[in-house]
Amino acid sequence: MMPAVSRRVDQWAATREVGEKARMSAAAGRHRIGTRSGPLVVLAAMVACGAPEPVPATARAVNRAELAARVRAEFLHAWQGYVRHAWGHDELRPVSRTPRDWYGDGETLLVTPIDSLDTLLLLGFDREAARTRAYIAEHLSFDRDISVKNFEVTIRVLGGLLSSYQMTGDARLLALADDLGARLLPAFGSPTGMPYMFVNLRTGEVKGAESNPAEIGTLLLEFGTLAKLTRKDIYYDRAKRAVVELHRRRSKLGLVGEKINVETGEWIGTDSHVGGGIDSYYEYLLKAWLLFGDEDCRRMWRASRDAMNRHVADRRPSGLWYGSVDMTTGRRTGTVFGALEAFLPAVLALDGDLDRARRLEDSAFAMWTRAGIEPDGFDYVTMTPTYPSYPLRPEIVESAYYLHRRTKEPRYLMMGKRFFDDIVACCRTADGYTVLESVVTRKQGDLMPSFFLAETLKYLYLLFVPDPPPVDLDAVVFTTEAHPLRRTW
Ligand code: DMJ
Repeated sequence: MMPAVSRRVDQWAATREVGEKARMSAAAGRHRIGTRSGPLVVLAAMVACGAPEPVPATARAVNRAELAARVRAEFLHAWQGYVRHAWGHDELRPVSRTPRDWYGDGETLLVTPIDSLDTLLLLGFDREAARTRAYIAEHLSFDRDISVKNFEVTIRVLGGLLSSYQMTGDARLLALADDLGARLLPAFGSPTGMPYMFVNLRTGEVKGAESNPAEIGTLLLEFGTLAKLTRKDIYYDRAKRAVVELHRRRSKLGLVGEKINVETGEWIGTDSHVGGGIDSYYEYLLKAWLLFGDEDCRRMWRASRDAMNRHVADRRPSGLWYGSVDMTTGRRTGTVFGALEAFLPAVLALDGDLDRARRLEDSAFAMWTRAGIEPDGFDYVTMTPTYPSYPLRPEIVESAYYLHRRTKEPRYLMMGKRFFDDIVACCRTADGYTVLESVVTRKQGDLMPSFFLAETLKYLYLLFVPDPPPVDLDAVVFTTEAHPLRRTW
């Protein structure tokens, strides 16, 4: 039998597969431009996958009610697979039909149930939601000797508890969120106030001084909401200080890098882009302003947005893209976009920049159709995947949802239908949905990440469901994990 410690390390390696991993692998793809054999092999395989398709330009009849019903049925299929083979655990491995716990066998934080609960509620699965809520309330304890990733646990578990509390009024969910928040707080104890990556839920011991803007700056919606609901300002103040300290260290061009030491405040990775490791830092500046009316966040968002649009955006004959540049000089360092970067049209649309949002979503759609489904990394100069996995990500769908809500243009429904059909065709299994190891070979992996239920299927449903929607985009702010938060204070 594996000793407890190494088992934990092993499980941690597996956890990184989903969250940080996918971000980092996409980042690795960013630097894999121009390898000799890669693009040629990929290109040959892509020809076999079919030619790129144009963005649908005109309105075509899309039966929204029928599509929403299909998404709902597929959500139930995925959920039932989890219940059958992984109930009470963090995630489902749908091919081997086995459970997966992020921090060691049995050390579950109930990631999938918590992450999925508000989707169950929004889609009207009331019986399943009631059972899940009761199970969480009765079985979940955060008094565990495990070192957890502050960012992932915040966006999936804390965020899920808070939105479900707001939707149900179940005080047990808020009590759990408060307990978790208190256990995560030691992460902010670095000399700069920027959080360490890991914190032990029982002892408060921290580790991981090398962090990145996304992990430092994607905490304020959850901690801020917790502060407002519990009237404990410390949650807001700690998460806000972290983001202010990060923003303060931006370059003269107004850009942030992709890696920073939270003890010294020194940048150790100076590539600036909108992908994994940075992406949701931008998203939360805007959304914290919208949710809390925090004027500092508005100023930080506007300064960051302008710098990003000036230096990181890359206009090419193939369309508008965002690649990477050196944060200090602005020199272009890479021409890779990818599945994570596809969050940006949603944020631009939310900010009212529909022109840029439309153009970027068109580029993202071209990336999707080029290989037949979306790769995690894509070189927009050679138009080939640099990192070929598809881990069931939501971002491109989320952007179609925001653009459709704002413009009412049917082309976003057509795009959504294409995303949905491809996901069903490539990722469906008898017991749920699974990641693709390669969009080129279509080889399936063995994992259903919780964000597939929390985000991908939720945004598909919200995109298609006829008006009035079960949640109004103007009444809530969706977290980066698609948990709807309402201002009730
Ligand atoms: C989710 O956990 C969140 O959307 C996060 O901000 C980025 N990565 C995944 C989905 O791709």
